[in-house]
Amino acid sequence: MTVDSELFMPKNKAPKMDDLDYIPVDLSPEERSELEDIRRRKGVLLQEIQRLREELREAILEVEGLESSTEGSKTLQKSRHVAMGRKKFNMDPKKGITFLVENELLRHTPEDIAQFLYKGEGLNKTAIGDYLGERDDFNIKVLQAFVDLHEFTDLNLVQALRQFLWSFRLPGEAQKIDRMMEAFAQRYCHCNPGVFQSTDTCYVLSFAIIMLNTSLHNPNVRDKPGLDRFISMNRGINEGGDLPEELLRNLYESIKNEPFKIPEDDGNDLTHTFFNPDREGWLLKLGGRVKTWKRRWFILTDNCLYYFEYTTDKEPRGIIPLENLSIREVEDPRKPNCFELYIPNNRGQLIKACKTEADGRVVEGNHMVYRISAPTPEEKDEWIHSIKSAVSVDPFYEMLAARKKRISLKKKEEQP
Ligand code: 4IP
Repeated sequence: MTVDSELFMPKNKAPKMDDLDYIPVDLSPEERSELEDIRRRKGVLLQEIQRLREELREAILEVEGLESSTEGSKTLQKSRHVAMGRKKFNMDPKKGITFLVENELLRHTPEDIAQFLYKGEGLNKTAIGDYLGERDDFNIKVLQAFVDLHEFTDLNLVQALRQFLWSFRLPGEAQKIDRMMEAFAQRYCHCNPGVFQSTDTCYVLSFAIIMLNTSLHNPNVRDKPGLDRFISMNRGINEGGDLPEELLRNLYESIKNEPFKIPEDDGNDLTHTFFNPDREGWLLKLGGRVKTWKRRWFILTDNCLYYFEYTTDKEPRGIIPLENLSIREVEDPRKPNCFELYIPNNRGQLIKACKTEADGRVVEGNHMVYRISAPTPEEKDEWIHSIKSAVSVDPFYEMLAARKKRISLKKKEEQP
């Protein structure tokens, strides 16, 4: 839409273009609001023009610098080009690499590019992660070469993970994380033959360690898993057998004493959710067949909701796997701030869950839905958000479940 400015102002008293406060007297409310809107957009455009001017000025300075350096030092020119390549890489990794290759500052081989990323000088770790996570055959070769540059010999798994996860930022996509963790596990097993019976074991244990890190160091989690729980969580993952307790103890102690340091993120993507998925707190739960409300301590972790009678209980009263469940807000005549876990398009099935009876027997639950009441509307929103995030990080758990299945299948095949 074009605007004839004369329409809005008296002919002989035209204000200056930047006289943003000027409001003609004879405008209808619609015209006024349109005028305000136009002025707002104009303000935004002016800011944008200013930003572009500054960028242009910087670019001109850079080009001038480059031109003058051709007469002087070639090294200076080269280092300027490298700096420019790094800048470009941080904005768009592929373009950055192409620029460096075209200017003969980098050879287009997986090994050379991997070396450049591994050194990482001036490179943004998110950009490195994005480039390494690409599905392209070439990028996969670079990932391989990058992982091969990591020396893991004689490091325990936690030390190796610390080194690996610090060298770039894991991208937020499950498939990319899968490829990178697979490459990591292969490299670790190659550097440390005999520690694990298969790469799958190393892969599954790496995820268990990342989750342990969250549970031990996320301030929202009050129920910190002890060594015993960590050991029992990892039963049977070494091709059906158990890993040595001492190994698990060392890994546990290492994570407990020092959390993982992961490169900065914007706090709003899957990786963040993956590293901080848990929540716990008091909620009221409605019974299945007998409709009584019980106050229970709920813990959301590993894509399951666990509920306990007391915060100090070792065993949960019930476990609700969240796989295939959805969550919705509901009104309840007796309790405020309610939400419900349910099976979408349910035709009379019960939710797969288990609970402990008063006599200690573990039985299946009897719930078509789990109706839950939070103490405040804010907590209700937070629980809904966390549960939705936990369900949406499902790909991680699918990947893990696939590995665990592979391990147990191999075990069965080996049995006579
Ligand atoms: C019980 O009611 C509790 O509400 C149980 O909750 C519930 O089991 C039972 O559901 C319900 O009958 P009473 O204690 O008044 O008998 P909790 O196990 O937290 O104590 P759920 O499955 O919700 O855990 P049904 O389905 O067994 O009736």
